[in-house]
Amino acid sequence: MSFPDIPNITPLISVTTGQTIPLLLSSIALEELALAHIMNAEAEKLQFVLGTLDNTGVTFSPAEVSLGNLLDVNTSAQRTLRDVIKKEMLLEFKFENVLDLIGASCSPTSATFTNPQSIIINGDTEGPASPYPSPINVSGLNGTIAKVTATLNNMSHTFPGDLDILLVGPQGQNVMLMSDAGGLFDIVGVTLTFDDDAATPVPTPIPSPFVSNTFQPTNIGAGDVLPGPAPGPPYGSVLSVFDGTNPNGTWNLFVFDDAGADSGTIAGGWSLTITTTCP
Ligand SMILES: [Ca+2]
Ligand SMILES: [Ca+2]
Ligand SMILES: [Ca+2]
Repeated sequence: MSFPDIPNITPLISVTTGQTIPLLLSSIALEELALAHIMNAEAEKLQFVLGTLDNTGVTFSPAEVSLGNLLDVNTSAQRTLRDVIKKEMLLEFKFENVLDLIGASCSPTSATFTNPQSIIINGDTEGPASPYPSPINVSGLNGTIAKVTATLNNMSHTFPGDLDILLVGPQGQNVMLMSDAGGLFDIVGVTLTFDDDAATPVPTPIPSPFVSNTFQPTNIGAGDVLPGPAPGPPYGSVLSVFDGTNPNGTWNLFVFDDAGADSGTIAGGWSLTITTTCP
């Protein structure tokens, strides 16, 4: 037995479980709206025979409407409303199933995304690193952000205090991870993680020799303005600026060297670890 393809969606789309939930809720809302129109039409039918519907230009005089006529109309309205009530019960079942789907589709998740492409910091003259920005595309996460940490992998620079490093989320929030911090000693092949819950900000100067470590986002001084396409100031100071937002989309890391002489690389690119929570 064959069955027609309904709906005919061209071009083909693909949606995640999470994306279907608002569509299902919208479909329930549209059906409720249709039922409201039907009930309104029944009410207007009653108004019409009673002569109280004044926008039609047509009214019955009371003598034309018998008690039998009124009872017939009443019966008709009653039958229609009975069908509406049946449909409302089905919609309630549908709504309860969607609520179950929300519970099943969303569990707190922690995931790490990496762009391994090296970021070259040609800091002999002031200017942006390459690439600028370095993107990470995040997809497939349910819920909203509960926590974000960012890691710069295998980073070297002969004067880390030259750096202004800005992270911009897919919804436009941003945080300055490290700016004018770290001082003058070389860092070689270190991995820096930024976490609001770290014990300390980036020390100035970073002690030498330096080992990989986790720091709070650290912005020394004021007045940084990164060149476009980075957003302009003001810049966020904590990673919790992303909390409660949708994690999916393109995250961008803007690395800028704000002083001549001294260069570096972030040879292993960078990573984001995102923890989400159910709405
Ligand atoms: Ca420099
Ligand atoms: Ca600064
Ligand atoms: Ca700066």
